[in-house]
Amino acid sequence: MTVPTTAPAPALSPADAYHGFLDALAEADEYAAVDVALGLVDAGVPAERVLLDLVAPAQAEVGERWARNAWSVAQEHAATHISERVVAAVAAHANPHPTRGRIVVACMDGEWHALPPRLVAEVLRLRGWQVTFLGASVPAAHLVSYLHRHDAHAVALACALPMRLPHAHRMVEACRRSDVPVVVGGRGFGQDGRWARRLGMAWAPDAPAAADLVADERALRRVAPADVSLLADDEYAGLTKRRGELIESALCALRERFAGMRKYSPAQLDSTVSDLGYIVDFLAAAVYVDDPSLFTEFVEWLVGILVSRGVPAASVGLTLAHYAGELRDFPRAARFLGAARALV
Ligand code: B12
Repeated sequence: MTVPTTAPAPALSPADAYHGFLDALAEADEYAAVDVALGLVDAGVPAERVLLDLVAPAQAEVGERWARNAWSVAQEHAATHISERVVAAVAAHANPHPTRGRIVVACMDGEWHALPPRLVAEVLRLRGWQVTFLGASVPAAHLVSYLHRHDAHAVALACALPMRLPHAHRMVEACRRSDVPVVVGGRGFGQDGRWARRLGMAWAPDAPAAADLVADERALRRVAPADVSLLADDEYAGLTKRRGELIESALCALRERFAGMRKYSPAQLDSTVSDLGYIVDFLAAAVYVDDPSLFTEFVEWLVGILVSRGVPAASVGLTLAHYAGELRDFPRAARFLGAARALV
């Protein structure tokens, strides 16, 4: 009789279960979603693969459906809540016991995308680390005081929106002053992590890479220092100082130009003000890392979102032109606005 040297391949894979899982999210059927995920674990699929090959891609698809306006915000929220329950169920089912040091996992201040770092936290736990998950929007000062009271091997910080990069930079610097190494991740650092590198941070594309990096402390601490020479020209500080005034004047310009805006409901006005603010914040973040593509990618995304909701792309063009007029003394911001206007 021959003894098998490797475990047999499971009869089911996350790819087989994907459509059923997505249907359960669409129906807001949390029991069915949990059954699909635990069914895979029972069939021998490692818990880590269930989290990364089933829950993560399904959540990304949820985002695409929201972006196309195929799903309402309520549908997206319901699906996200179910994914959180599924992650908890899979984690409780596996229930690993820690054999390694403590990793603190947290979101940047103002960052509410807690599910992606939760997946990272569970993968680290499955690999034997003792994980403390601090969740969404952790203020830098509170994170640092937590690190002073609890001995941590490393911190994993998440950022989903590039406009939060200046906060991310300050937060990573604060952790380093406490001599705790940091790994960062999430869509906010750019697909290839280029903005993390620009700011001198150790970046991981996904949870397994983050687990490899925290296991190699020398690699984690060996990062090229940030190139912050461009911050010295004060454009970023000037933009954040003028944020309120820029939004207000852009709103007036839009009101003058688009008669339809006079009939806007308070909720529509609110989201217009938010969008005007996002434009300034993404522009400021692009100036901070000195990369126009951060801003142009955002403008392309914003136009797609607005057009799918019946708002004319011209409103974005008009706002960019307005900001360009106001920011004539900000050479880099003006150049980035010019590049984005060419796209719109
Ligand atoms: C759920 C969700 C929300 C929920 C979050 C709830 C929660 N508990 O997480 C809520 C409703 C709060 C939300 C709010 C917003 N959201 Co949202 N959201 C999403 C959504 C649909 C899913 C996020 C997710 O879980 N993805 C699945 C994960 C697994 O994928 P991932 O992020 O790529 O993660 C992988 C890697 O990046 C990496 N990774 C991720 N984090 C980390 C961390 C570390 C330390 C490491 C090492 C690695 C790592 O590992 C992961 C797995 O391998 C995404 C769509 C999407 N495609 O992701 C939009 C999305 C991120 N949101 C978006 C936006 C715009 C917003 C809002 C601004 C919307 C609004 N107008 O209010 C707000 C901003 C709130 C804020 N200030 O943070 C946009 C961002 C677009 C852009 N240009 O930047 C997206 C992409 C939607 C879209 N298609 O347009 N959102």
